[in-house]
Amino acid sequence: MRFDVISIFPELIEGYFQAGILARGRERGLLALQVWNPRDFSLLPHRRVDDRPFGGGPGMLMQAPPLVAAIAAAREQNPGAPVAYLSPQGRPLRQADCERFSKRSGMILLAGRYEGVDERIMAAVDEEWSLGDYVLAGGELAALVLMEATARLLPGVLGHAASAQEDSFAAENLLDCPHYTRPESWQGAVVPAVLLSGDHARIARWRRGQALLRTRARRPDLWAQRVLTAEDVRCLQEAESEDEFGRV
Ligand code: 9WO
Repeated sequence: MRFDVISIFPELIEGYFQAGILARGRERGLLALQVWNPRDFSLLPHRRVDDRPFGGGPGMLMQAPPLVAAIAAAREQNPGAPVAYLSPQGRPLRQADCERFSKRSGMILLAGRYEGVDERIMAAVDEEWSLGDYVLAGGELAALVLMEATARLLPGVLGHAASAQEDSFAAENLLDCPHYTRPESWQGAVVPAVLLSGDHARIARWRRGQALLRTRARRPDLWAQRVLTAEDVRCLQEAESEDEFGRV
């Protein structure tokens, strides 16, 4: 999969690709990245890309011409790739969206800066995504989040196959269950006995029950969408009847 990112801070994007799964995906030839700096497409003195808003108001806007020229250059190298703009006005990004992105051959991501971009760039944009209802200083972090969430779904990018359980919880809009590793007892806090039982069917039911309990308690929005299966009801009832260590 090929990502092209339009950003006046290419070093922020390149820097994050220097470690972790994005670096590994690139080394393995599963991911490609090119960053385009709109300043390289500016026809103004001092490679200027911003100006004051018509109608007045605080701050500066990114001008359309250098941004749209950078998008056109990226499109030539990444044919068929949708152009996505990251902004708080976009559609809320979800795991299911990243699953769809991971089946694309490429994406072009536009990271804005300043107080916004000239609205006329939207003619060159295919989709607009938001990570949540807060304002950042620019779209770079959001572009990195989208790329990491998508890249980890590409076959071969993760070191070991992602746990089937985590992926199934994510695909179902369930929160993850609690996890434990050694030491078995630490400062008086012990690991739930069920996880040490070796009974894999019981462990799977416990994990599912915990995921359901957590989702109900913490994410009423996800819970309201949920259609409980008979197995869900069983796991949930077991979880409700136990204490946090799996004791009845
Ligand atoms: C700045 C600003 C200042 C005063 C009042 C309102 C304001 N809005 C903005 C603003 O939206 N600035 C953006 C900065 C311009 C586009 C790129 N920037 C951005 C993207 N900030 N936050 C995001 C973002 C992207 C995806 N998901 C969440 C936030």
